[in-house]
Amino acid sequence: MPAMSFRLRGFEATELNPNLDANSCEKRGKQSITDLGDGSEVVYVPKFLSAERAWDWFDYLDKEIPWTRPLIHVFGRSCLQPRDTCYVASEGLTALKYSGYQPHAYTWDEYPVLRDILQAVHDALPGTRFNSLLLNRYKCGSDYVAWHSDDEKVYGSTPKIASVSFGCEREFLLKKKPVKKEASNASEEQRHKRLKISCQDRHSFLLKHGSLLVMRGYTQRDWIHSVPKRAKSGSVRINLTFRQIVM
Ligand SMILES: O=C(O)CCC(=O)C(=O)O
Ligand SMILES: [Mn+2]
Repeated sequence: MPAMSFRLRGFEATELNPNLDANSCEKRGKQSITDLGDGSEVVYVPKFLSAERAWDWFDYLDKEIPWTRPLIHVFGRSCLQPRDTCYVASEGLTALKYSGYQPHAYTWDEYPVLRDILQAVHDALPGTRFNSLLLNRYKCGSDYVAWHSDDEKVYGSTPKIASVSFGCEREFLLKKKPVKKEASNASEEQRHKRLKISCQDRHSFLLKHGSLLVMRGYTQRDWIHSVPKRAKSGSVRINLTFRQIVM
């Protein structure tokens, strides 16, 4: 089977619940599924939430969440994380650690609205049971998240990560992880094939206010993602990524 048409079992379009009504969550319009190949996929739902509900939640998050801007350690150097952050997790889970930083885990009970947002995500993605949440606040266009993958062991080998965005639209980029250096005796045909593939190995999504983006399958193993700085100054954006800690 050619790589482009490969689909992981159970990851079909029908997995996203199409039948939600106004009582459980807003009716949502179109969704797109991007097959990244080799079992990695991204689902994007631009109108996951109504603009009104998304603004209500934006205001709550902006005001009530205890945002911090921690010192992190990357490539042997310390620097301030270029965005505000907060972490919420169910009790009894393995602690999260990234870039030499172990965030304090707040509980869902301390911020009940987060449970409502979690419920909306669970309703849209039947079968998911997210138990942790990383929140990011980008105060202006110069706040960003650098290229990385959320491939921490605690999430298992094929984590599903559901990302809900509020406020200022920002670009979300995906790029294939570099393949190991090819042997010098690779044929001309192999090099040509690789070059052709690498041209297709970038994707970009404009993450709208009230949108949902889901990364699944092998996306964290094979791809990296980022939210780059914006040339225009931009206003506040808040992003919530729901994850399941499995070990
Ligand atoms: O802000 C976003 O859209 C992505 C955030 C992200 O990748 C992360 O927190 O790991
Ligand atoms: Mn990430």
